[in-house]
Amino acid sequence: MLLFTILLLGLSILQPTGALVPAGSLKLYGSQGSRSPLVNWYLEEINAPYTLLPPRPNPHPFNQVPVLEDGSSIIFESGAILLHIATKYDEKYEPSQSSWVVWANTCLDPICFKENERGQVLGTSLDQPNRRIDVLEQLLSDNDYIVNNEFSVADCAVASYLNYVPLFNPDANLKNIPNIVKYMQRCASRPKFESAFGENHKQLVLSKCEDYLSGGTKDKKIFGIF
Ligand SMILES: N[C@@H](CCC(=O)N[C@@H](CS)C(=O)NCC(=O)O)C(=O)O
Repeated sequence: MLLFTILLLGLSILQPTGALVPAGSLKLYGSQGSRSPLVNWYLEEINAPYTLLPPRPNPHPFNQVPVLEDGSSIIFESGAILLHIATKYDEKYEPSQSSWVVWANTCLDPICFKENERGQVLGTSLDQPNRRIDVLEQLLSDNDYIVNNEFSVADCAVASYLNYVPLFNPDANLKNIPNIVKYMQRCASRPKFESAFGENHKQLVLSKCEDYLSGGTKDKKIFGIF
Protein backbone atom coordinates (compact mmCIF):
# COMPACT_ATOMS: atom_id res chain seq x y z
CA MET A 1 0.00 0.00 0.00
CA LEU A 2 2.82 2.37 0.99
CA LEU A 3 4.65 1.51 -2.21
CA PHE A 4 1.50 2.19 -4.24
CA THR A 5 1.02 5.61 -2.54
CA ILE A 6 4.67 6.56 -3.18
CA LEU A 7 4.29 5.50 -6.83
CA LEU A 8 1.12 7.60 -7.24
CA LEU A 9 2.79 10.60 -5.60
CA GLY A 10 5.82 10.23 -7.85
CA LEU A 11 3.64 10.00 -10.94
CA SER A 12 1.67 13.12 -9.98
CA ILE A 13 4.92 15.08 -9.51
CA LEU A 14 6.13 13.93 -12.92
CA GLN A 15 2.87 14.88 -14.67
CA PRO A 16 3.35 17.77 -17.07
CA THR A 17 1.46 20.94 -16.13
CA GLY A 18 -1.04 20.40 -18.92
CA ALA A 19 -2.50 17.50 -16.96
CA LEU A 20 -4.37 20.20 -14.99
CA VAL A 21 -6.41 21.13 -18.07
CA PRO A 22 -9.66 19.14 -18.38
CA ALA A 23 -9.66 17.37 -21.76
CA GLY A 24 -11.25 19.44 -24.52
CA SER A 25 -11.86 22.51 -22.36
CA LEU A 26 -9.47 25.00 -24.03
CA LYS A 27 -10.42 26.34 -27.47
CA LEU A 28 -8.22 29.01 -29.02
CA TYR A 29 -9.40 31.03 -32.03
CA GLY A 30 -6.52 32.39 -34.06
CA SER A 31 -4.00 31.89 -36.85
CA GLN A 32 -0.27 31.99 -37.41
CA GLY A 33 -0.55 35.34 -39.20
CA SER A 34 -1.97 37.10 -36.12
CA ARG A 35 -0.76 37.58 -32.57
CA SER A 36 -2.48 34.42 -31.37
CA PRO A 37 0.73 32.27 -31.63
CA LEU A 38 1.97 33.90 -28.47
CA VAL A 39 -0.85 32.06 -26.70
CA ASN A 40 -0.17 28.82 -28.62
CA TRP A 41 3.49 29.13 -27.62
CA TYR A 42 2.70 29.35 -23.92
CA LEU A 43 0.15 26.52 -24.03
CA GLU A 44 2.70 24.32 -25.75
CA GLU A 45 5.50 25.26 -23.32
CA ILE A 46 3.37 24.04 -20.40
CA ASN A 47 2.08 21.02 -22.34
CA ALA A 48 -1.53 22.15 -22.02
CA PRO A 49 -3.83 20.43 -24.51
CA TYR A 50 -5.96 22.83 -26.58
CA THR A 51 -7.93 22.96 -29.79
CA LEU A 52 -6.96 25.60 -32.35
CA LEU A 53 -9.96 26.93 -34.25
CA PRO A 54 -10.02 29.22 -37.31
CA PRO A 55 -10.08 32.96 -36.53
CA ARG A 56 -13.70 33.46 -37.53
CA PRO A 57 -16.48 33.11 -36.55
CA ASN A 58 -15.36 33.67 -32.96
CA PRO A 59 -16.86 34.77 -29.63
CA HIS A 60 -14.61 37.89 -29.25
CA PRO A 61 -16.80 40.92 -28.52
CA PHE A 62 -14.80 42.95 -31.10
CA ASN A 63 -14.47 40.02 -33.50
CA GLN A 64 -10.67 39.97 -33.06
CA VAL A 65 -8.15 37.22 -32.30
CA PRO A 66 -6.83 35.74 -30.13
CA VAL A 67 -9.78 34.70 -28.03
CA LEU A 68 -9.89 31.71 -25.70
CA GLU A 69 -12.85 29.65 -24.58
CA ASP A 70 -12.23 27.81 -21.32
CA GLY A 71 -15.38 25.83 -20.60
CA SER A 72 -18.07 28.50 -20.34
CA SER A 73 -15.62 31.43 -19.93
CA ILE A 74 -14.60 33.63 -22.84
CA ILE A 75 -11.29 35.45 -22.43
CA PHE A 76 -10.01 38.05 -24.91
CA GLU A 77 -6.91 40.30 -25.02
CA SER A 78 -3.71 38.28 -25.41
CA GLY A 79 -2.30 39.45 -22.04
CA ALA A 80 -5.49 38.51 -20.21
CA ILE A 81 -5.47 35.10 -21.91
CA LEU A 82 -1.85 34.47 -20.85
CA LEU A 83 -2.62 35.48 -17.27
CA HIS A 84 -5.73 33.31 -17.18
CA ILE A 85 -3.74 30.27 -18.31
CA ALA A 86 -0.83 31.09 -15.98
CA THR A 87 -2.90 31.48 -12.84
CA LYS A 88 -5.15 28.50 -13.55
CA TYR A 89 -2.91 25.92 -15.17
CA ASP A 90 0.80 26.72 -14.72
CA GLU A 91 2.22 25.13 -11.57
CA LYS A 92 5.34 27.28 -11.89
CA TYR A 93 3.42 30.56 -12.05
CA GLU A 94 4.38 33.28 -9.62
CA PRO A 95 2.88 36.78 -9.39
CA SER A 96 5.93 38.75 -10.55
CA GLN A 97 5.49 37.09 -13.95
CA SER A 98 2.14 38.92 -14.31
CA SER A 99 3.83 42.32 -14.17
CA TRP A 100 5.93 41.48 -17.21
CA VAL A 101 2.91 40.23 -19.17
CA VAL A 102 1.11 43.53 -18.52
CA TRP A 103 4.32 45.47 -19.23
CA ALA A 104 4.67 43.70 -22.58
CA ASN A 105 1.12 44.67 -23.57
CA THR A 106 1.12 48.23 -22.31
CA CYS A 107 4.75 49.45 -22.59
CA LEU A 108 6.69 47.16 -24.92
CA ASP A 109 4.06 46.81 -27.64
CA PRO A 110 3.99 50.57 -28.47
CA ILE A 111 7.82 50.66 -28.45
CA CYS A 112 8.02 47.70 -30.84
CA PHE A 113 5.24 48.87 -33.16
CA LYS A 114 4.36 52.37 -34.25
CA GLU A 115 0.87 52.00 -35.70
CA ASN A 116 -1.56 54.23 -37.50
CA GLU A 117 -5.18 54.59 -36.39
CA ARG A 118 -6.13 51.53 -38.46
CA GLY A 119 -3.60 49.35 -36.63
CA GLN A 120 -1.14 49.14 -39.54
CA VAL A 121 2.51 48.96 -38.46
CA LEU A 122 4.46 51.98 -39.69
CA GLY A 123 7.78 51.33 -37.94
CA THR A 124 9.47 50.57 -34.64
CA SER A 125 11.15 52.54 -31.86
CA LEU A 126 13.01 49.49 -30.55
CA ASP A 127 16.16 50.63 -32.35
CA GLN A 128 15.97 54.11 -30.75
CA PRO A 129 17.37 55.09 -27.31
CA ASN A 130 14.76 54.30 -24.64
CA ARG A 131 14.97 54.18 -20.85
CA ARG A 132 12.72 51.11 -20.53
CA ILE A 133 14.65 49.18 -23.17
CA ASP A 134 17.91 50.06 -21.40
CA VAL A 135 16.56 48.44 -18.24
CA LEU A 136 15.58 45.28 -20.16
CA GLU A 137 19.00 45.22 -21.86
CA GLN A 138 20.69 45.45 -18.46
CA LEU A 139 18.46 42.73 -16.94
CA LEU A 140 19.32 40.38 -19.80
CA SER A 141 23.05 41.02 -19.47
CA ASP A 142 23.24 38.39 -16.73
CA ASN A 143 19.92 36.55 -17.05
CA ASP A 144 18.82 34.17 -19.78
CA TYR A 145 15.16 34.70 -18.88
CA ILE A 146 13.23 37.50 -17.26
CA VAL A 147 11.90 36.24 -13.91
CA ASN A 148 14.27 34.29 -11.66
CA ASN A 149 16.26 33.37 -14.76
CA GLU A 150 13.71 30.64 -15.63
CA PHE A 151 11.54 30.52 -18.73
CA SER A 152 7.96 31.58 -17.88
CA VAL A 153 4.85 33.27 -19.19
CA ALA A 154 6.76 36.57 -18.82
CA ASP A 155 9.08 35.43 -21.63
CA CYS A 156 6.19 34.28 -23.83
CA ALA A 157 4.81 37.82 -23.67
CA VAL A 158 8.05 39.84 -23.89
CA ALA A 159 9.89 37.68 -26.45
CA SER A 160 6.83 37.37 -28.71
CA TYR A 161 6.64 41.16 -29.15
CA LEU A 162 10.40 41.49 -29.61
CA ASN A 163 10.48 38.69 -32.15
CA TYR A 164 7.74 40.28 -34.26
CA VAL A 165 9.98 43.34 -34.76
CA PRO A 166 12.25 41.85 -37.49
CA LEU A 167 9.16 40.53 -39.24
CA PHE A 168 7.32 43.86 -39.42
CA ASN A 169 10.38 46.16 -39.61
CA PRO A 170 12.99 44.70 -41.98
CA ASP A 171 14.90 48.01 -41.89
CA ALA A 172 15.32 48.08 -38.10
CA ASN A 173 18.85 47.55 -36.80
CA LEU A 174 19.04 46.28 -33.22
CA LYS A 175 22.85 46.20 -33.02
CA ASN A 176 22.84 48.52 -29.96
CA ILE A 177 20.87 46.10 -27.76
CA PRO A 178 22.92 42.87 -28.07
CA ASN A 179 21.64 41.24 -24.86
CA ILE A 180 18.07 41.65 -26.04
CA VAL A 181 19.03 40.27 -29.45
CA LYS A 182 20.65 37.20 -27.85
CA TYR A 183 17.49 36.75 -25.78
CA MET A 184 15.40 36.93 -28.97
CA GLN A 185 17.61 34.19 -30.47
CA ARG A 186 17.38 32.07 -27.31
CA CYS A 187 13.58 32.26 -27.28
CA ALA A 188 13.20 31.69 -31.02
CA SER A 189 15.40 28.58 -30.71
CA ARG A 190 12.99 26.90 -28.31
CA PRO A 191 11.23 24.03 -30.10
CA LYS A 192 7.79 25.19 -28.91
CA PHE A 193 8.42 28.66 -30.38
CA GLU A 194 8.83 27.07 -33.78
CA SER A 195 5.73 24.91 -33.45
CA ALA A 196 3.65 27.95 -32.48
CA PHE A 197 5.04 30.62 -34.84
CA GLY A 198 6.25 28.40 -37.65
CA GLU A 199 9.62 27.60 -39.21
CA ASN A 200 9.74 30.75 -41.40
CA HIS A 201 9.20 33.13 -38.50
CA LYS A 202 11.85 31.35 -36.45
CA GLN A 203 14.40 31.36 -39.29
CA LEU A 204 13.78 35.02 -40.03
CA VAL A 205 14.32 35.99 -36.38
CA LEU A 206 17.49 33.90 -36.15
CA SER A 207 19.06 35.26 -39.32
CA LYS A 208 18.15 38.89 -38.55
CA CYS A 209 19.52 38.53 -35.01
CA GLU A 210 22.78 37.10 -36.33
CA ASP A 211 22.98 40.08 -38.65
CA TYR A 212 22.30 42.62 -35.82
CA LEU A 213 25.05 41.02 -33.74
CA SER A 214 27.53 41.48 -36.55
CA GLY A 215 26.58 45.12 -37.12
CA GLY A 216 23.34 44.82 -39.11
CA THR A 217 24.91 45.46 -42.48
CA LYS A 218 23.58 42.54 -44.53
CA ASP A 219 21.78 43.35 -47.74
CA LYS A 220 18.12 43.70 -46.76
CA LYS A 221 17.05 42.02 -49.99
CA ILE A 222 17.98 38.59 -48.62
CA PHE A 223 14.91 38.91 -46.41
CA GLY A 224 12.94 39.40 -49.60
CA ILE A 225 9.71 37.75 -48.42
CA PHE A 226 8.80 41.16 -47.01
N1 LIG B 1 -4.86 44.06 -27.91
C1 LIG B 1 -5.37 42.89 -28.59
C2 LIG B 1 -5.14 43.07 -30.07
C3 LIG B 1 -5.96 42.10 -30.88
C4 LIG B 1 -5.79 42.37 -32.36
O1 LIG B 1 -5.48 43.49 -32.79
N2 LIG B 1 -5.98 41.32 -33.15
C5 LIG B 1 -5.86 41.45 -34.58
C6 LIG B 1 -5.01 40.33 -35.15
S1 LIG B 1 -3.35 40.41 -34.52
C7 LIG B 1 -7.24 41.33 -35.19
O2 LIG B 1 -8.03 40.48 -34.81
N3 LIG B 1 -7.50 42.19 -36.17
C8 LIG B 1 -8.72 42.17 -36.89
C9 LIG B 1 -9.67 43.24 -36.42
O3 LIG B 1 -9.28 44.12 -35.63
O4 LIG B 1 -10.80 43.21 -36.89
C10 LIG B 1 -4.67 41.62 -28.05
O5 LIG B 1 -3.53 41.73 -27.58
O6 LIG B 1 -5.28 40.55 -28.07
